[in-house]
Amino acid sequence: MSTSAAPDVVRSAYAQIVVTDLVKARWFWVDMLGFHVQYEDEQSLYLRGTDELTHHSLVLRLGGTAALDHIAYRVRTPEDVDRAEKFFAGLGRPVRRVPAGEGTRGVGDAVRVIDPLGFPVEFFHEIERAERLIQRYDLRHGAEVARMDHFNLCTPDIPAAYAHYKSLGFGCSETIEGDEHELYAAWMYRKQTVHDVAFTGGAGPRLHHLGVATHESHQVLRCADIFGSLRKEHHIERGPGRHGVSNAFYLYLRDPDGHRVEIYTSDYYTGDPDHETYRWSVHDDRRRDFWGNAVIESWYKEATPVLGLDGGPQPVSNALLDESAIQVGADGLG
Ligand code: XXG
Ligand code: FE2
Ligand code: CA
Repeated sequence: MSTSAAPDVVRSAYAQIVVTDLVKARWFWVDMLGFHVQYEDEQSLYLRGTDELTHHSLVLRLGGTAALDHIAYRVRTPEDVDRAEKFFAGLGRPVRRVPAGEGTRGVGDAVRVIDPLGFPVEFFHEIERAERLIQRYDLRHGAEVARMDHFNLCTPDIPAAYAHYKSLGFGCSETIEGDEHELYAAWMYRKQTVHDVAFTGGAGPRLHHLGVATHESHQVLRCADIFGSLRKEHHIERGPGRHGVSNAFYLYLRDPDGHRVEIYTSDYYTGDPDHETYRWSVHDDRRRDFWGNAVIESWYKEATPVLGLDGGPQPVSNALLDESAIQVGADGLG
């Protein structure tokens, strides 16, 4: 058990994923979703949304096997990077310091850890600023992605994930719970939205999806329409729809490597100090789609493998609870 103070996390900041074909990945993430390219070479693409004033929120790294390289949280001060190092060392977790210039382009001094859930996580403060594109409407296209919103992680033990993120100072906006208050899923935040991170029960550690925000629901619908027009509808996995949890309007897509991304808009403010957790029953058919539409089984079962600090695959454990096995009317999965 760590007795060191937790770092002050500002927000979920970026993810670095491994893709096996940069041309195909560029088509999906840049041409179709509307990410802006901040930097590219033969090995990588550094992308950001229209509203982001920092160097990147998504790094696509070329590699042999699709995987999550790491997720990254921005912390408030340079001292919080030291705090993160002490905090995870105190937990007995693998920790590696990554000096500026040796890690991800644009990012300053950072620390990478394998957290208690088995995920590769970076904590950094410094990152290069980027040109303001907020009112460059002329550059917008596709889903007009505005910013990275959240990471969704598959983990077998949701209470353990909840406890770890509580210890990092995260609030909990919503949960899905069973009759005995068994925790099936939880949404947790540092920035003043529904979440920076959420947990889906399943074999893990695996990355379930990256959630990227647009401003309006019409951008979500337009994105789905464009995939249809191009006969690329097989990239659409779930939605468009309205979530019960978060109230967000959503669409889940799979990229050419199978990485899942959610186009997400219109959740709500959670910044008041007495903000209360909203608890959904696992038996409420509206929890994952407010209109009671079916959740496709691949959404519960398929996810991206994650890498350790040495670049090898992290071992996976099976889930303790299986939400997809619960009898839920419209799901048809009971
Ligand atoms: O961001 C999200 C999600 O975690 O992707 C899923 C908000 C809500 C939901 S859910 O399917 O529970 O409505
Ligand atoms: Fe999500
Ligand atoms: Ca489909």
